[in-house]
Amino acid sequence: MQDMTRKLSALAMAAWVALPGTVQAAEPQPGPTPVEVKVELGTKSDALRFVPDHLSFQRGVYYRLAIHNPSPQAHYFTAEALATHAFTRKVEVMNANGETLVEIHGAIHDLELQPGTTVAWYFYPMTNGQDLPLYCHKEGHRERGMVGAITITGPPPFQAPPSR
Ligand SMILES: [Cu+2]
Repeated sequence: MQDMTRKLSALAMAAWVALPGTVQAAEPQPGPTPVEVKVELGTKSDALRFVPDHLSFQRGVYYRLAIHNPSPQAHYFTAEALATHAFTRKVEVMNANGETLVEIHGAIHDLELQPGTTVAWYFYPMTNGQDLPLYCHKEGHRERGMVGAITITGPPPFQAPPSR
């Protein structure tokens, strides 16, 4: 019985010690430094393509995918696979000076960018995939070649807990 009481008070103590950490976690924390990758939607001369049209990522690596639209019309960056094969930490909408206007959280797979705009997609690829589809679903664009592919490779990002 005394043993039980000791265990319970140890639990209570652990909960008490854990509490300040929980409160701190709610504060904005600087994230890890991401690997930067860039992709452009369309071109200045209005070609309907992604530049580059193949994006390769390593599992478990933290990425900042800067998506920019240099073309004179709006385009979509549609990649359902990034909702199912990656963990999205956030998407940031930038102003013309590259300052963050909006931070969006949650599973995202589709963005529409107006001419001249940039967003940054922060994510961890989690599941391997070969030639996962990337496309623009604006009317006729996919059919006219505005397609690309995403490849995710590498070992599992997590390790089993150490055996005792
Ligand atoms: Cu398009």
